[in-house]
Amino acid sequence: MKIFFPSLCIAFSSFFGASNCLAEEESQGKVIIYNWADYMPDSVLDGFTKETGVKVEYSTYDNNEVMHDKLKILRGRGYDIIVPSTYMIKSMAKDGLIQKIDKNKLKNFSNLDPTLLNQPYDPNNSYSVPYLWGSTGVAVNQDKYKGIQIKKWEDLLDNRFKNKLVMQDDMRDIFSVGLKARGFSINSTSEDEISDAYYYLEQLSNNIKLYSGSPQENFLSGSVDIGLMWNGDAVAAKESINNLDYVYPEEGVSFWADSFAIPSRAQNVQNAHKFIDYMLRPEIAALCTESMGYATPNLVGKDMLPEEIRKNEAIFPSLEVVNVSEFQESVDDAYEIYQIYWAKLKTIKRQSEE
Ligand code: N2P
Repeated sequence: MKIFFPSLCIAFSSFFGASNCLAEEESQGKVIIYNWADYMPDSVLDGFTKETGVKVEYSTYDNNEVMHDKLKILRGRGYDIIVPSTYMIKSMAKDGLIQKIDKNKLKNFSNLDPTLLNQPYDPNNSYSVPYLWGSTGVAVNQDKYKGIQIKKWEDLLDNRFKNKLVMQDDMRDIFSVGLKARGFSINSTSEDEISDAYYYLEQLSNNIKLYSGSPQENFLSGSVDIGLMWNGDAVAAKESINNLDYVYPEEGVSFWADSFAIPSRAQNVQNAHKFIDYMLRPEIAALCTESMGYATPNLVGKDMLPEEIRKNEAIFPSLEVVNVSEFQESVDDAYEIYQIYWAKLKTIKRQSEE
């Protein structure tokens, strides 16, 4: 269930039309992609196969930890492309689960925004190539909560929301809420701060109805009307729920960037590079933002977007929001502390369900 604006789709289909003849020539092997759910238009995958003859095998996950654990069990085998977020890239590279990317094979790499490259989690982008970036904010169906304004993270503690909130099933996202509510960095490595954030989240548990892999579906089915959401999911849900607001609480939100990476023992490394380079084309990057509702790091692609998309602050946040928000970074060894508190939090939820 994703948005489509006609402008690029037309350009896109004529673009494929021209290359169809190359397409069906012969199979050039395959590329096995493991990506976040609802994160890539089918037309883009089909277009890649039509143009290159490379078949795409595609499956999805709901959070970094699920993907990481699977790759660890498979010891870097089984997939040719994965899409980890910032902090996960650093840890997967350290554990030898992903391999270096040959940027000589990526002629479209220069289309990327330099401010999103060469980050501490992957200096020189040795292991990763940004795909999309976004934020985790609060979605509110104003038809059900008329006049309710969520201004601060603390506002979610209101009794009116008892057992009403959907929360993204994502450890770093959830702790970012607690950390921001308490005035700390979302990348804190201090146990005191993380436990302080935990106490906020423990209080919030009374209001949490569920942790979900797809809050978008929960909103669309009408089972929830308020909760934590990734911006693109909120933009897509708004297509069906007109009065769905996507709010950035004033303390700021967490930003994340998800990047293509190649597992260490991928079988189709050439095709993986071919796929990444295809995704870096401006028209493909623009199409992904148009249909997924997340921001593209592809500057040339961004320029191709219609003004209403470039100006949509749910997709490209205002400077005011940017100034108080932070990109997720690696928390190194403190990751374990988060995992301990995360498990505790999930236990509270389970107990309240019994
Ligand atoms: C879309 C996936 C968003 C990725 N469902 C969050 N890092």
